[in-house]
This record gives sequence, structure tokens and C-alpha cells, in this order.
Amino acid sequence: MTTESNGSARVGIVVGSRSDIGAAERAMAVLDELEVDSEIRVISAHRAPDLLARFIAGAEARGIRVFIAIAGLAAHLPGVVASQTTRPVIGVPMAGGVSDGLDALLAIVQMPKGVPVATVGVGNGENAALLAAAILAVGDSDLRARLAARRATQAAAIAADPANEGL
Ligand code: RP5
Repeated sequence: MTTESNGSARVGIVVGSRSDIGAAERAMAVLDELEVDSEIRVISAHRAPDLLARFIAGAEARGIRVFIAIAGLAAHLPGVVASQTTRPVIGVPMAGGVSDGLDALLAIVQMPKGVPVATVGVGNGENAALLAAAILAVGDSDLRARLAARRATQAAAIAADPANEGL
């Protein structure tokens, strides 16, 4: 499956199953808001390893700079993606399984030395997108400004909450 890929995607989002698609769509929505093109693919590291390898090679060749890999249970997808690219890989563990996602969290965060995966919270596609944007923003001052504006809007909304009146 491919979602919204127009050939200019800078972030490649891959999920292990269609059951993970919600987190991918939340990540894509944040990236859209920041004007960062992305694409979504459904490719299991276990069920379709050859396709995954082709996707990574093809994505790099098309100019994907950061990968977001989303998986639950024995969540090897982010680590397998990281094993095949030197581009940054952000892993999103999904809920379900043991202790509602603890299995996937540990599988993703406990990468062995030499092949890192940046891990965000369980189901947190939004933060994966923000981290991907922050990585891209190192070399993109316009994106850096959009990220800063988003932070300012977030802070203003909290300050404007009547519960914080007078602070
Ligand atoms: C993982 O197994 C997927 O990432 C998904 O989170 C989980 C369950 O997959 P399905 O059985 O729903 O396809 O590989």
C-alpha cells in the first residue's frame, strides 16, 4: 500500500501491518502540517522481507531522508530498516501484545550497539513526525521556522487556558 506518495517524499513511513495504519496517518498529518512530504507503505519485516529490502533501497534512491517504522508485538521492523540504511530511523511501538505495547517498546528501544533506532512512545506517531521534521530542519531553515511556530502556538494555547489565568 502507498498513501500520498508523489515522488517528492522526504519521510518514508512504513508499518508492519494495516492494523498499524492509524499511527502512520497521524504522523503523516503532522508532516503535512509542517509541509513535509511523506509516503506510507505497509510492509512486514517478517512476512515480506524481500519487499522491505526493495522498499528501503528504492526509497533512498528517491530521496527519502528519514524513515519512520511502526510495529507492534515482536517489533523488528524499525531495527531491520535501520540495518539496511544509514539514514535516521525512528521507531514507533504499537499497543497490544504483552502489557499493551511493552513488548514492542522493548523490542524497538533495545537495539544492539552499532545500529541505532530513535524510539518514541507507544503509538506516538505525532512525536515520530516531529522528530523526523526536527532532523530535516537541521538543514532547512524554513522548516526550522515552521517547527518553532508550531511550538509557539502550542505554548500560547496552554497559556490561554483559563486554568492558567494570572500566571
Ligand atoms: C506486527 O504485528 C505489526 O506491526 C502489528 O502491529 C502486529 C499485528 O499484525 P497483524 O496480525 O494485525 O497483521 O508485525
